[in-house]
Amino acid sequence: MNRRESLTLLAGTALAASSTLLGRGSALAQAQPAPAAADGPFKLPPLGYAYEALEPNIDTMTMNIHHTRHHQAFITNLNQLATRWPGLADPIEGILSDLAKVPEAVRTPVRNNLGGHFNHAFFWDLMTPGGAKEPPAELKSAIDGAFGNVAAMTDKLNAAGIGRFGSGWAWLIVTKDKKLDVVNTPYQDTPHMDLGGKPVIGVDVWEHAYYLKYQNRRADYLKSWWNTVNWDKAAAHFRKATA
Ligand code: MN3
Repeated sequence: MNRRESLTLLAGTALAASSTLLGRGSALAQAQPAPAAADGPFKLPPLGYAYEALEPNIDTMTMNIHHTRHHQAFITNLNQLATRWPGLADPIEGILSDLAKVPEAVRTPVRNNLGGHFNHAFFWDLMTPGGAKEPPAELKSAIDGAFGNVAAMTDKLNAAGIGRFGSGWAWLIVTKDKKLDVVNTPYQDTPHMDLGGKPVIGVDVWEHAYYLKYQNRRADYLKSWWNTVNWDKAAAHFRKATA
């Protein structure tokens, strides 16, 4: 190979590398999650759609990093924790609902990582490209009864998200006494933990969920986020929580 050929080859390699890393429809956009660093009972659940599917409401790179790195980190940590506490094999929502039963030596990492895993799996599943614009009748009438109308509920949930200082989640939940309520939780806490509630809708308000596209504008992210909601899934969560 002469010098000109090798330079051409190098340039081609650099171009291929940059088109792999950048751009819609690129390998980054379509990449499947990397295999877990540590094998074990916990696996990163696949999204039910492509990383670019929620554009323009949530951008491709945010979805990719959020799923393959942030969520994967909880999975990796849980597989390590599972070697220290066999109770992690129990149903997830049961553990989250009664953290006092988790041995103290692992309680905080279980709270953070099992909470993080539950919250993110719930979040991915609750979003869809091109979903219905409003809830099915049964959930809609429950929301109307509790908040007046759907717009009043979304306003209240957005305010709960904006009002969460630092990092956390905003939720529509079914409370212990089977009523709809809007709350927020810090860090990766779930509605089961201190509230004894069951989630119907949940939105991640950590900066990593929106910063690349919205920077500090959490309110703009929350407003757009409603375009991604899978109302049929929300209705299924509501039915299960009120059964
Ligand atoms: Mn997150």
